[in-house]
Amino acid sequence: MCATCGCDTNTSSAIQAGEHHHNHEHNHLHGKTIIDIEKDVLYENNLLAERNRGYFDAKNMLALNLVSSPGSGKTSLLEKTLTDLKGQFDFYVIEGDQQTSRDADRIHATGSKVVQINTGKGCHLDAHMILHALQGIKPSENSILFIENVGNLICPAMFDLGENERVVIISVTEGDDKPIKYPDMFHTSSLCIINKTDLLPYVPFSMEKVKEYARQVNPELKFIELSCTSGEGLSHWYQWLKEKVLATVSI
Ligand SMILES: Nc1nc2c(ncn2[C@@H]2O[C@H](COP(=O)(O)OP(=O)(O)OP(=O)(O)O)[C@@H](O)[C@H]2O)c(=O)[nH]1
Ligand SMILES: [Mg+2]
Repeated sequence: MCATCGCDTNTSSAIQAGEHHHNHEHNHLHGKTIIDIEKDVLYENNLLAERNRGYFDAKNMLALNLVSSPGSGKTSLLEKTLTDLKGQFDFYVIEGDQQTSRDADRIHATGSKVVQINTGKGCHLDAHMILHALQGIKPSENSILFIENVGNLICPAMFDLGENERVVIISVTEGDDKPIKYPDMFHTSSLCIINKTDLLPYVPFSMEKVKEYARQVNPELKFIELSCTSGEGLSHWYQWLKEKVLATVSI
């Protein structure tokens, strides 16, 4: 259960089962209260996201929010990127995980500046957490900030962090139907990275189908196919990144 966004299973099942129409005062009030809290949480989050956006603008930064299901390769992609593009840009990383500093340790090993956020019972990062992390990490002007969100294809879609771009990563082992099963995440992203292409010979995954499904929920979505393990396709990601830097950051 998520402690902050109201997405816990009890809430969902109560709403799906239509318990707010049930002639029982407690359930009725209970359901109504939960919906109000969710509205308030998102309203406050959106205000703080605007504040973060202003901070990124003022510092002439590019901030990217990396979202995906657990294990699709977010940290692997960052490790590669920070190593291969070392010296070309000033990088900062905010790591979001429910527990441990394992991902931050991996990023630290590349020599980049990183801060870990543990969300505990929460299933996503929110704008307030990013605000605090920025006060700690103090990114320099003209830098690139990567925010690795908690591995979860649902809740992080609701929470604007103030980022310039949201990048959704899907790996070929997850199945090609994910965009229509979890449409919000693909709808709110501008780039979809399809990772682990080295495993394509071993899994039933159609590149055409995943793109077709993703375009159904977001016709504007761009795609990059790559493998963090073999390195194939990484140059396209670096090219995309450089174009975004040129468009956003004037170094
Ligand atoms: N075969 C293959 N494995 C990969 C590739 N990229 C990542 N992996 C493996 O996938 C696993 C998960 O990778 P991570 O980078 O930790 O994934 P993540 O999205 O950061 O995971 P969470 O932070 O837990 O959500 C690791 O065992 C990686 O070595 C790839 O391109 N090909
Ligand atoms: Mg990770």
